[in-house]
Amino acid sequence: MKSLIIALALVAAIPLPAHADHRTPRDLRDLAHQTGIRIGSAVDIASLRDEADYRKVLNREFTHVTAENAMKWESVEPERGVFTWADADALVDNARRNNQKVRGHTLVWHNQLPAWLTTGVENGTIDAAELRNILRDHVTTQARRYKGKIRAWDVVNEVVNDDGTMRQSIWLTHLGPGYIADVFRWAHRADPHAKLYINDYNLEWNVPKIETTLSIVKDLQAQGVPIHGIGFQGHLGIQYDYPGDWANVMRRFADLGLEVAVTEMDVRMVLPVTPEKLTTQAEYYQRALTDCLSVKACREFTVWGFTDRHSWVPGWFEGEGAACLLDENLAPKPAYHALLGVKKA
Ligand code: 9MR
Repeated sequence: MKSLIIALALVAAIPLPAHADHRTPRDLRDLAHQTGIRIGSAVDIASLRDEADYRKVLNREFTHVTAENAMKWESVEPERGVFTWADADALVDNARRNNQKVRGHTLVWHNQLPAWLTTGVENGTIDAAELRNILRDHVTTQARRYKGKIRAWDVVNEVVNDDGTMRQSIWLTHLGPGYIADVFRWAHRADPHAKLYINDYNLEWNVPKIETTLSIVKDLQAQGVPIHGIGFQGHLGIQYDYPGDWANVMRRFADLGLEVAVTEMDVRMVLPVTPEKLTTQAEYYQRALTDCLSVKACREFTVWGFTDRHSWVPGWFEGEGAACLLDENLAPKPAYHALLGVKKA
């Protein structure tokens, strides 16, 4: 009897594990701790520097960050051999000070390449052999610079077209399909502990894209290439149906042994904003986080900007916007509260 009482007393003294914590979380950081996944945002570096209120919310709410543009090739090497790391460094330093992990975005993409590179390839002054060296140096230099400071890298971004064919980027056209295996190997050599991802949009629902991406992953794995994760960008719009099969798609990648992340979530709408549209948007965000939490391998849920003050959407889709969790004045929208209400399954 005595030992039973002691045992009960001990059990009572042990704090409950995070998943048994049923309080409504205070904020997204608290939600991240309760659910055990990382909750992140893309960061606009100018705002991080210049807007104290932006900085405060970013550092309070998020446990993970991604540079929206500061780590892209045109940002870090605008002239050949001239590296400008200041912005990327500032983001990494801010993250460290605020106990946030960092997703590196992105080592290889077809967009936001420096003009010296695209022009050189176009006019033939950079031939295929040189291009391969340039790519290897870029991947190695950048991954090595942030060695140990990046939890996960988007190694290749958007390499598949919507019809399931491979994107005819300068990389594929000049180097052939083997460049994908090469860049994963180079990145792994430069930073052996970083999780290496393939990242894409419309992967939440687009069947040809899903099938091709699955076969790329299997093919890389069969060659022993270090690939560890699949990134679903998650750029949704309420004028389209929610991608109801998303959790199953995540599971198909998880079944290959990959870690899963939602890397660029936002939910745009045709303006003007109405209360009904905000409610629908909240449901989309909530379903996306619920889908992620229903898949054990899903470890990160990152939004592509947290405030409508800074979002890529209005500049890209005419008449659309209001895609983020907080409004222009950093007031939480229904979507923010909806996320706080999501429970781990
Ligand atoms: O949000 C980014 C925007 O500021 C840039 O102008 C744009 C240039 O292509 O890239 C945006 O981010 C993209 C990301 O890097 C990759 N997936 C799609 C994102 C939205 O276009």
